[in-house]
Amino acid sequence: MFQRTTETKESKTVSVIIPALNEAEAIQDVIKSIPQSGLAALGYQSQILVVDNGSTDGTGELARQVGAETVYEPRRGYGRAYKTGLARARGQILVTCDADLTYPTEMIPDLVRLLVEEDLDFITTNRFHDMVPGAMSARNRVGNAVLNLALRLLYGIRIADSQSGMWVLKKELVSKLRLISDQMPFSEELKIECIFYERCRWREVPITYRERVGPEKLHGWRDGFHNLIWMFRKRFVR
Ligand SMILES: Nc1nc2c(ncn2[C@@H]2O[C@H](COP(=O)(O)OP(=O)(O)OP(=O)(O)O)[C@@H](O)[C@H]2O)c(=O)[nH]1
Ligand SMILES: [Mg+2]
Repeated sequence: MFQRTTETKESKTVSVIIPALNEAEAIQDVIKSIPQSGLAALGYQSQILVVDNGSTDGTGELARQVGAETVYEPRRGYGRAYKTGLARARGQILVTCDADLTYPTEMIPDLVRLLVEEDLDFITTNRFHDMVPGAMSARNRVGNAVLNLALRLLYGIRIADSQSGMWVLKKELVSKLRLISDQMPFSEELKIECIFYERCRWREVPITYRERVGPEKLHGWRDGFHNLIWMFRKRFVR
């Protein structure tokens, strides 16, 4: 089981990790929307880390122009991008979000405060609490519900949004996790590893979710089916 340590006061940093594949339309607004002053008020420096996942539309350069640290990862894949980002994060607390303006970056300071005040190790978020109409297709809602059910039956994890990509976690937890997937199942793998295998202190927190800016990267049915098979497989072969 994961052993927690007491946080020190000095040089506290929150790393916001943003995987980005051809997100030129949104990336600068995502970075500018991160409330660095709100984090500073809590005593945290910010590291904004964009993982440019082989973009061909200048996403990485655009991110750099507005002050983000950019790491280039030519091996495509959502999970691959995250693994590279996690290895480069300096913060004791890590926050994640997409590069498409869907997630409420304005909530980051509140989420960080919640993690610290409740002495949690991991927060996952529930986008269904306050979802702008049209932000998620009917297909993705159905897919999400099926994957939620599978997560409950296979792992006993009861969450409302198994596919949310906004998390807050302690960096010290990451080295304990066996993160294998380089693709979309990474999102549920992280939750399964934190909750089922590490039995860390966690909560699912309601958030706002907005319509995407820029073209969708998700391949709905294909990615959903892949996630389902992958979840079964992991239960028996870790
Ligand atoms: N799908 C996908 N996303 C990637 C990849 N590498 C980085 N990303 C980024 O990971 C984030 C998640 O991808 P999205 O296409 O937003 O997937 P989603 O949020 O499930 O679905 P929509 O936002 O509805 O399209 C985005 O910021 C992508 O730019 C990759 O290889 N595939
Ligand atoms: Mg997205």
